[in-house]
Amino acid sequence: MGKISICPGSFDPITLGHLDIIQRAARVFDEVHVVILNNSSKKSLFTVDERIALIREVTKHIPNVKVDYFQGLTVDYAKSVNASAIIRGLRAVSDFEYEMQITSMNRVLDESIETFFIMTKNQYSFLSSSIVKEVAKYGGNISELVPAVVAESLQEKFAQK
Ligand code: COD
Repeated sequence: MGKISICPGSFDPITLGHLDIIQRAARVFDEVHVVILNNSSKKSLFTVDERIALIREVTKHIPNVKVDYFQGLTVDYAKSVNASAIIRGLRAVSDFEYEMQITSMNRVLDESIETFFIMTKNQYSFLSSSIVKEVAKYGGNISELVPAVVAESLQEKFAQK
């Protein structure tokens, strides 16, 4: 059986920073499951279905990427698809403490699943879904930050509000 990894996150919405991590993981693993999970400390702008549709659209050129939603623990999702690895992106030192906490918790929950970090590309080191939403909300240019289809969806979202 091939090596399977998961890229868990909120993806609200997917950015070029996320996409870069997914693409790089897909070069190393036979199969990559991008999975939307609930982050209880975040309130989402896009519905789960909208987020899934956007991720599918922007990853459709990567044949070994699958997109999913799971209500529960990251490690339980990983087990359900026989994944041996969790992939997370790292942007800055400020990410480290949070990532360390999640990684340690996940290791307590299931020792057999290893977490790997992929360092962001310099041009995406400041990029987050939150920053993109903030800029889009006030009509700023986000074309360098998200795929075109995501930029359109953000514009529609904020036009409705
Ligand atoms: N460059 C590189 N990587 C990036 C960039 C960027 N510009 N932007 C984001 N990333 C990375 C993040 O570091 C992360 O690895 C991934 O992309 C997803 O990011 P987000 O912000 O969409 O997702 P998070 O951090 O909100 O996801 C948190 C989870 C939903 C995974 C977490 O809350 C979780 O595991 N929830 C399920 C419940 C659970 O299992 N809890 C126990 C463990 S805490």
